Amino acid sequence: MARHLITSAIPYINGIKHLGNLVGSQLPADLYARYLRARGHEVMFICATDEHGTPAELAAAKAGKPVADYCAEMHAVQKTLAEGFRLSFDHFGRSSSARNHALTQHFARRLAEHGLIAEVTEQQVYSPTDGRFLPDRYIVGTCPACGYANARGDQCENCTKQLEPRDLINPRSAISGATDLEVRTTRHLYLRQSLLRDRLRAWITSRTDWPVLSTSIALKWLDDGEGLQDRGITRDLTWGVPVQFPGAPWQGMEGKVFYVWFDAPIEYIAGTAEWADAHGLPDAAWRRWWRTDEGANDVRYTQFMGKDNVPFHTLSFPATILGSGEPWKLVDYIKSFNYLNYDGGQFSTSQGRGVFMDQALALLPADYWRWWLLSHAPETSDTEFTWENFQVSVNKDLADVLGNLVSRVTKFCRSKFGEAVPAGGEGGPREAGLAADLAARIRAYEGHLEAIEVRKAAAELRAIWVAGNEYLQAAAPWSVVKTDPDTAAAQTRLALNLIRLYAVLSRPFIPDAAETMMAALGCTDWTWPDDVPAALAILSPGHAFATPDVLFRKVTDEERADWQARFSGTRT
Ligand code: B3M
Ligand code: ZN
Repeated sequence: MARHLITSAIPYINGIKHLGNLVGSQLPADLYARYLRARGHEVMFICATDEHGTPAELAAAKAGKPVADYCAEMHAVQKTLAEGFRLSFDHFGRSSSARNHALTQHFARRLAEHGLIAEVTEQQVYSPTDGRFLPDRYIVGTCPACGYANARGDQCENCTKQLEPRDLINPRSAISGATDLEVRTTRHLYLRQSLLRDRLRAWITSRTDWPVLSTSIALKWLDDGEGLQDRGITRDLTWGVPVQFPGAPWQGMEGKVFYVWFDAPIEYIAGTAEWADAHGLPDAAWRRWWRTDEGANDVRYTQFMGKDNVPFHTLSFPATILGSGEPWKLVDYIKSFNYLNYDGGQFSTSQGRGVFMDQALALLPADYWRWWLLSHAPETSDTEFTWENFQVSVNKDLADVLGNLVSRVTKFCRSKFGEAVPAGGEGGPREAGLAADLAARIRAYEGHLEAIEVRKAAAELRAIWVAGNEYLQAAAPWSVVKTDPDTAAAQTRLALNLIRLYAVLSRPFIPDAAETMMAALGCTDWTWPDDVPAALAILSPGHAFATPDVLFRKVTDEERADWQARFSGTRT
């Protein structure tokens, strides 16, 4: 048994997330957490809402609410939706928590003590029309690196380059659209991450097992033309973690807050502290996950995120950790994702384009979405959600293959032997062959999940379901029963045990269906099938079961057309 710390990128508070966001971090992180728990490992799975910075302020202003109220409401909404999708966080925290305020200020002070903070008097873009400075997302313009016309002041979402507002070509205010922008003098703290460049490179190049997507983005910005730039980590905003605090090693920073990307990753740590607080546990309970001097040396830490978040997790956040000079846990493995597109274009929160988490759950239960999203996760390239593809996946994989097996076996047994596992007969070469095939496939499935190869794991699970169907088709107990009821009983007994096996194996992907299957079997034994023949004999003769309702229903052509039309525009 090992200890696994898992974090998902923390979603911005500015509205309900779409399915592209979900599959880019939270959902695959949940798959991994569920798998590791099923294997008996100790898991700490943390997520939170990212509540600071311009995304929060802009969204609150649009909603006409005080930003603190807006964040509290949206946190509750996102938490409910996460539960709806069965995301099994140990804690879903808030980056605006007191824990995160304290830790963020702690890290900033430590960085200053190590000479890694510079006070810089600089020119910032100011909008007279809006009466304020325009940091980060308050300003949009053309990306100087790739020419994308709607780059934001902190990062180009097209090429992932981290930007400063002054880098943008043809800048305009995101609030008013004003272009009569001025440059005014203000003072900010900079993280001197260029001083950590060699340590960061050594660390990144030592991570030889990372997916290419993670390392290539990191090295691209580490070795980019001008190299790793020092970055401002404070902003002229009111909502956030105050820069001026008692004991701060600087003066005159009243009215400023830390940059959202400085405090957001620290929330992974703070969220774990919030978890301990919520359970009335002492600090040691969360520190054993994070401090290598307090037990975290044997923790394996895996982060999940979309590709646009990679620079912050491979450069800025590790710079904070390394620069603190304290033994905080660094990430061991970064699993990053490309983008999921929507029906010929992009999912877009700002434009309300695509299917959002609340809308998805109003159409179908979580498992339908979980299965499609995970089996089509954008791992090696961007992928696309289409309604046709969704319909095919649900109807074939879930309804025809898995659902059909469950209902066929239970109904057949009920009609011929009653609602209990039948006794008599014994397996032959066909049954032994099935067990051997399944054993090989299950070992492959484990390997894919351990490597977080999400699509490969889904494909193997589907193959495991198919193997059961093929067995049943070939064994044909419904014919055999006419001449050889004992053999049919043995086949049916095996098939009922297959349902249990499938519940255990499928649970990380489709937890509700897995529980429905297990409940129907009247079984609570979720033991992982290390020994497949033994796993196929757990339900013994006489064990009562109940024939379940339809496990997965099909998506009709009418529904598909209706949903396609309904979600073709933008959300109002
Ligand atoms: N909130 C961006 C995003 O939601 C940002 C991630 C923070 S992870 C520390 O994609
Ligand atoms: Zn760009």
